[in-house]
Amino acid sequence: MKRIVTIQDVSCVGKCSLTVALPIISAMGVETAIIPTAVLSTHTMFKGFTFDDLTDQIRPIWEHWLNEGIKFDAIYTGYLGSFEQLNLMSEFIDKFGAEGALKVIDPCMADNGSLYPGFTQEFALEMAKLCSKADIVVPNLTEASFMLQTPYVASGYNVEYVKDVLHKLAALGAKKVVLKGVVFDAEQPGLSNVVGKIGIASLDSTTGEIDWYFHEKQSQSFHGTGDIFASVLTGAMMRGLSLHDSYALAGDFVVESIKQTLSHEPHNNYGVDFETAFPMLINRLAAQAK
Ligand code: PXL
Repeated sequence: MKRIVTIQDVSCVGKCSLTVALPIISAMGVETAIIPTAVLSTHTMFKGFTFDDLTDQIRPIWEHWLNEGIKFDAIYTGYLGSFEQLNLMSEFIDKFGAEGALKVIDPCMADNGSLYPGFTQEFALEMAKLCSKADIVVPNLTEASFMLQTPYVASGYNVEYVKDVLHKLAALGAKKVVLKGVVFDAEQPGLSNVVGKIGIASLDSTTGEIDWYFHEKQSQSFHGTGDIFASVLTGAMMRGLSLHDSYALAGDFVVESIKQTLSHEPHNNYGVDFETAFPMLINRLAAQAK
């Protein structure tokens, strides 16, 4: 069985970060070790959340693992809360990623044109440096614009714009870029039937290949779906799916989770009901995994 380590916060209520990564990646048949970077009562979209920083635990945890000879097939980092944590992750990747572990970095810090509370442009530039160490980075268009220091374009862009963003992200140094949340207002040359959908664009910087996957756009968006996406992508890569099949499964699982949420009344408005979408994930994985 493959073993991964994921490093992000515990938001005790909120259905994001470790409370989605752990169940999802485990359910995909992959051992999931964790380093919790902080404990919050909820994610930061709630008012009045508590926050206990666990930065001082990160190095002692990994030093114990080094003594025990523990190794990982993948390293997946998500929400990181400080410059110090970014530096620690850079060191962690050097130590635990040297023997070929897949490095997935989700530069989780922004959406819909704005940074999440507590983040700054300066932090985004440091996150961009960490992304240079990744095999796969999975930003949304907002995170891309902060890391590239380019204006956020909410709509009306074309395929050439997205390709340009992909190339600029790849120039940060990551081997593969998976860009989320691409929405075209008009049909685009070389792509078919994209209007009204939401998509993922990828660039493999080693081959120069650009690839796409468009799926249904839901009427409502929810918190934590980026974490679900990155978790499924990491789990699927570990189960032997191609990058394209991994992000297609991740996108479809997010859609199914949103549909489940909307079908449950009353549903919460802070995260999605991925729990009842598991049958779809497991069935697709069983059909596609190596
Ligand atoms: O889903 C991303 C995320 C993770 N962790 C915390 C957050 C957020 C988004 O706001 O606040 C603590």
